[in-house]
Amino acid sequence: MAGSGPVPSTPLLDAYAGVRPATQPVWFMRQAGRSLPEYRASRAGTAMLDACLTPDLAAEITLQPVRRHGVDAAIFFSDIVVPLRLAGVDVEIVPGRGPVFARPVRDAADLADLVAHELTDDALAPIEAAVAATVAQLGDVPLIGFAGAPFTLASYVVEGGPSKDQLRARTMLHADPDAWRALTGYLARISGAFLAAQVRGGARAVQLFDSWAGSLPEADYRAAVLPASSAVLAAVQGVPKVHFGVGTALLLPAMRDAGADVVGVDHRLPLDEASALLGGGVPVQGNIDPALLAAPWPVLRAHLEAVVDAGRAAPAHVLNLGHGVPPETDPGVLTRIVEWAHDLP
Ligand code: 1CP
Repeated sequence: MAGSGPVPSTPLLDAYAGVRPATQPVWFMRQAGRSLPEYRASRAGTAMLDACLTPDLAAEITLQPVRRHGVDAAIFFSDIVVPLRLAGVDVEIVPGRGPVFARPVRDAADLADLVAHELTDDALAPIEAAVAATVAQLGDVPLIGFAGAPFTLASYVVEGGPSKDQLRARTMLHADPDAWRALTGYLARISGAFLAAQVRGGARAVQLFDSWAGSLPEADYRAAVLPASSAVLAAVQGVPKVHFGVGTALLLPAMRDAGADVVGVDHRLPLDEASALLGGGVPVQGNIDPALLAAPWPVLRAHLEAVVDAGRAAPAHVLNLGHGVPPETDPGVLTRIVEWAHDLP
């Protein structure tokens, strides 16, 4: 599965290739972020998207959780809206809220304006540079690149910001299928280019985040979302591809069919059931309930044991959370989970 030249195997890459490694690989979605005091110190005074576009700072923040926790992977510090910003779209990440767009896509003129923002490889240079700087300092620990899937990105673009149930995006998908295809096609191109830049910089695996796809019925997902997500995943070759969403129990086979090698599962569905839905042959990633990070260690440990046990049903399993690290998490708990996982017989 690896590209040209000898690439050392690691527990994470073995698991992503479907080969169960001797030690249990583990990393955490949103491991770089506000749960770390060193992150808060590095970020002080710098807006989120400016931090993402400052290569040395993005590299430093990416490395922080690897140094502190000894996780089996770094995930590139960036955001799913970064390629839109690089294409010149007016988007900010508002603290405590999330991505906010100055001109939400509500009509044909808004859509025409958005899709005129093309993303060039030149504009992506700071991303490739940040990834290369990170990889140079990581040694054998692989870097995971990522991008937002077109549906999840569309939910922000159409709404103008975070929404609870992606109502406007789901309306557009049915009410104006041509506009929907144009919008998701555009988002697929820029997310694909963002992913490709990270792989050029040295990312050794990629993850496509379709965080909000769980709000869709499977038929809508297959007809109106999967083709655009497939296009993003097809933009990179030679690295394992993980596909993740929240509340996607009913979509897991479709998410694999989009071109994923590994499927990420949230905390609602036990991994043995997820594996059965996937036909038993697909490596899985997940699915510690983030709520349990704040529980007493014996309670958390019992949950970890259940997660790892259920993960044995799949050909291989990468331990992770069912969604991102909550900002108030005690980072010592994450370090303890890594130690526990690496000590498993
Ligand atoms: O002030 C801050 O520190 C900003 C908080 C923050 C951070 C640290 C945001 C705003 N994004 C990020 C980084 C980020 N975003 C990463 C970094 C790598 C890591 O995991 O350590 C990643 C992978 C993302 C991807 C992302 N951004 C997703 C998909 C993953 C997920 O959590 O579901 C989504 C949905 C976003 C949008 C977004 N960006 C930020 C926020 C608060 C949100 C969610 C807003 C909402 O509720 O809809």
